[in-house]
Amino acid sequence: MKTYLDLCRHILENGQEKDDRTNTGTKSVFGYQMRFDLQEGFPLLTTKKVHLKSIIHELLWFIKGDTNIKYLVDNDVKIWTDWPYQKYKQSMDYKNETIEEFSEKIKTDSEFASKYGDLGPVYGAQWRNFNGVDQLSYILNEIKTNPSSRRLILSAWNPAEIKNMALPPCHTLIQFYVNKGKLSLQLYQRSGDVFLGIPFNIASYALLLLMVAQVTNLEPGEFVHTIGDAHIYSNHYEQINKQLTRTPRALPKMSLNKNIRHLEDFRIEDFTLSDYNPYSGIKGKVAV
Ligand code: THF
Repeated sequence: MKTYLDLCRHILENGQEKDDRTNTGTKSVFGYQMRFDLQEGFPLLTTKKVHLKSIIHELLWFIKGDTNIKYLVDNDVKIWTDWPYQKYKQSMDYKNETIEEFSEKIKTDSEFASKYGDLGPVYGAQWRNFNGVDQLSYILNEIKTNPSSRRLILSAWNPAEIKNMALPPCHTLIQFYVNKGKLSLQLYQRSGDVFLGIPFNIASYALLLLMVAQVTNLEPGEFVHTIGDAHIYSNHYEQINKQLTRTPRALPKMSLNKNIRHLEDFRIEDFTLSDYNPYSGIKGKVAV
């Protein structure tokens, strides 16, 4: 996927050093846009292996309106565990458990999970209940009944509730667009971790677009990805440069179980990825 490598090159060449909340140090640009035509294949990076199962589970978890990491941990998805673990470490109950031991307790002790596994009113909560509004149901209905609408907006950024979230949403707003039987989606992402987060985020919203297109009887169009602060953490330069030496391969295909007619009915087994031939995975530390 050349589009992603172009972003990496753009930041390395034009980015400015910038301090950040996590004190890791970044190279950053402000304002960048990528476009992915879903007719050309599923935009999953080929220049490193990306763990799609985590992405699908995370999306199903958002759609359920869930904000507790228990569902993710039960399905061996680790991408959200750092934040509740950091919080637990500062609590009176902390007894020097490792993050693996913490995860095991989340899995086996439901009382512990409800006390320490919740992230506050993050994505799922806002998608399904933004001050009483089920934005996702509203949008699905609008796409079906009023497709030319220019108000097909879903916001995860709820200023009154930011202080209660473990992490304010990076994917602040999405807008759908319907024209000539095709559905497109644009994401405004306020902050993007180009090595770890962005490959996940592209796949995740491309998948949401495919799912919404299926249940609204539209063809998938384009995923437009707009990023505010697009940054590469200083401890990811090596990983990014390694990918820049790799020539992107053909994109894989994603097929969804055609029998699913309602967004909430999708399960992990309804997604089939084929022809995915990535280069090997590349490890990197997540800044918390
Ligand atoms: N914070 C930071 N610093 N970066 C992010 O990408 C990020 N996210 C979410 C919230 N805060 C963030 C969490 N999403 C990984 C991937 C996505 C994440 C968090 C972590 C990660 O570590 N990926 C590894 C392992 C994958 C796996 O375990 O399956 C990878 O190699 O891709 C932006 O959405």
